[in-house]
Amino acid sequence: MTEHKFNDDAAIIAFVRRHTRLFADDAVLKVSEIGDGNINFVYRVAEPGGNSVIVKQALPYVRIIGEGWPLSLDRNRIEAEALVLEAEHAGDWVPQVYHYEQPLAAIIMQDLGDHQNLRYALIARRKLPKMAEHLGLFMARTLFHSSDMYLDAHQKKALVKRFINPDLCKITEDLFFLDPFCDHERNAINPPLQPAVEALWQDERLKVEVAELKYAFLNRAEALLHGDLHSGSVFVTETSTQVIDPEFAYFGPIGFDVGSLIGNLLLNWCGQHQLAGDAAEREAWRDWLLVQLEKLWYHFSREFSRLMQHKTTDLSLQNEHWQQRRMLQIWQDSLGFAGTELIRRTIGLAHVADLDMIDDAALRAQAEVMALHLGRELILERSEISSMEALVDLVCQLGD
Ligand code: SR1
Ligand code: MG
Repeated sequence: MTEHKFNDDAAIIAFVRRHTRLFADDAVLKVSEIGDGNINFVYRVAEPGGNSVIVKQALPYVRIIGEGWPLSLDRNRIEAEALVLEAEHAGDWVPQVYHYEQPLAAIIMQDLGDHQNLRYALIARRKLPKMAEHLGLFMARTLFHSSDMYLDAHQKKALVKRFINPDLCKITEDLFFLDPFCDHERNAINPPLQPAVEALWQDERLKVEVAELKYAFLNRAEALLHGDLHSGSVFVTETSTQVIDPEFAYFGPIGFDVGSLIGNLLLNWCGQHQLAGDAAEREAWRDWLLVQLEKLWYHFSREFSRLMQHKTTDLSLQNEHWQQRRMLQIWQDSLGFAGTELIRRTIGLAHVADLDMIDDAALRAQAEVMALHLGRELILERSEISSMEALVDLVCQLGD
């Protein structure tokens, strides 16, 4: 099952030398395994003091679970092709793909060595003046240009076919919309949180709305999503933002990507209630995060509206009132999916360091309860929360 895995460092170096011209023949190359993700193996191949590249290899199972959870290698093709497509309209914000090889299920791509993972930058309260604008524009441009508003009907359907991604979608279908809302063995629950979680499992009104969101995820092929746009899929410096890892890409509801990012900023907001460090500094940081939420939506919605207005090719979809309705639907979907991200990252299989780095279980539970309550409100009240201002008010009320 695993015969295609690189045998050793020499095999990785030979692969890179075969498919790039970045290193001189006599360069001494070093390989380090750098992946801390859940699913794949990631290596950096570097000439000390010189060039470097990243090699990402998929094996036919989930890395953190092992062969007990098989997973299609096609995810690696999907990732390589999604990165190339995203680069057509959002090239400033994705790493360059140098080579993709199907038999090895491996991609060679640009090394973002001077960038930091956004999740850990947020945990460290590192202010990033361009992050929200870049991510808003990245989403607006990738999502609009892969939608029926822009693509010709045949092109769109051919792309939908190319990005059918059943294994990775199934992970999301289960981990977002099923496990956290029942007593599932994959869940990981902080013991003091158990009563709050059991109340959630009894909440029938909530389960109806989660079913509605799941059905949208299953059926609404609106645009080519990144599909896993959490803060661990973004790398940053003060001036640059790079979105990596689109192996979950498929055609789905636009609000899923937007909501994943909103949810991750809010997870950090909840975590900062109890993470280490000075209390006043953490409160100031939480205010900064809320400003970033506003900026993210401002840049996304302004750019998406501009593109709808000026670049929609489909004659029927040029209708201005319909376009306003479309933005409203994306907003409400984003709130709902943000809610599911908050809940699944708190009690499901795949937690986030923003909460897990709070060492004391009782203090962690305080931040986690906040994430659960906020998630529930966003799902239930998504058609009542009429603006980003209203969302920020709600967040502040729940966080008091
Ligand atoms: C078993 S995979 C768990 C999570 O990691 C990925 O990054 C996705 O977010 C997925 O839900
Ligand atoms: Mg990932």
